[in-house]
Amino acid sequence: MGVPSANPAKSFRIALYPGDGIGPEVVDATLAVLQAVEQQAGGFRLECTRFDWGIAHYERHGVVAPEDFLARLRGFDAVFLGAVGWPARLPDHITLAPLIRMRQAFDLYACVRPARTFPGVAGPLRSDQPIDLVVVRENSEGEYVDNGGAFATGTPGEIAVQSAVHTRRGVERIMRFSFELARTRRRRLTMITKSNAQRYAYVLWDKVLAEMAPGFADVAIEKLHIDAATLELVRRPHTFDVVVGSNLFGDILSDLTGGITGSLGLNPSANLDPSRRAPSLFEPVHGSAPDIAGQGIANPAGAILSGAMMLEWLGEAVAAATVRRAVGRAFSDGCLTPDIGGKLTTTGLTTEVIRRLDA
Ligand code: GGG
Repeated sequence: MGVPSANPAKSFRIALYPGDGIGPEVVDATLAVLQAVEQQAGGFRLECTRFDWGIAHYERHGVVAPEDFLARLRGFDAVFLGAVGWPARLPDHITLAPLIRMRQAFDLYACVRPARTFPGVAGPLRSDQPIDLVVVRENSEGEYVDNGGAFATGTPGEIAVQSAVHTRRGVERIMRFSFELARTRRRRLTMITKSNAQRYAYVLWDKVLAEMAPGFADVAIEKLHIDAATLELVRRPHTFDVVVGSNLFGDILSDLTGGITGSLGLNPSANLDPSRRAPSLFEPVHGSAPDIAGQGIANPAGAILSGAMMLEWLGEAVAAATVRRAVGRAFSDGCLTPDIGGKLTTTGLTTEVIRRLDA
């Protein structure tokens, strides 16, 4: 029997769900970076278990993930997901279902989606003022609750009803999370609703914001309807700090914030259970991009930066900062994939990031 080390490395159990399309490519890239930083930093170990769920699993077994997939994941310290979906092979609502179920069953109510510009990566906007914002997406209820029904299916009078569910508890906790996040940043919070037209759900959001604001008097607040928000995020993106919205609005806005910062391929995300009772889930914001799957040209930065968010959540803040710095340095040295105007492959950018971990 070996002698136990006086200072054993902390060990974290990570479930990998690479998924479909470019998912496995960006997960492999992230794993390479995480393993390199783990070796370099010392003091922690990532024990990764891979679950090959998704379309290939469906084609073999008739289900995207096994029935007990939540039970299998629950004991892990974190889940790392690549991307899901390949609509030409299977309708998207089937491949997305396990992701939505994880968020709801594990109560991962805070989806944190930072978007920033990087020196060396050109964005599509004329202004060169840096963008540095975080979209906080309510992740457990709202428009993504599986609540509705279909009638007269297949007839000309077909009816589909889908109801959104917004609870006071759900709105209060995401608002508090966002206020507290704003306090760690530039102390600005923008709440996105459509309360002029949706006069029950989003009026509740308005009420909660008004009730909570006096307790966070040091945070400047702004309210925008979703339509105005899409305009203002293009016109004056540098003025936004923390942007909070419902499940659907957060999903939509985080694609927009990917676009205005240069590429959706750059943006990481964390689906957090702030109570830490269940494993939190980390994933790039982008989807499976079937059009470029298998070509080795996907931008791995969003996934690698999601890996950094995971390290930070696990308490490895120094390693997380090392990864973020290496990605920024690779970009400013001109190491770019095709989506951001370069020629590097997924592996090429990954190698350049790893090279800069100790810079
Ligand atoms: N990287 C995760 C992914 O594949 N996202 C695709 C998608 O459509 N997600 C919808 C959602 O985040 O709710």
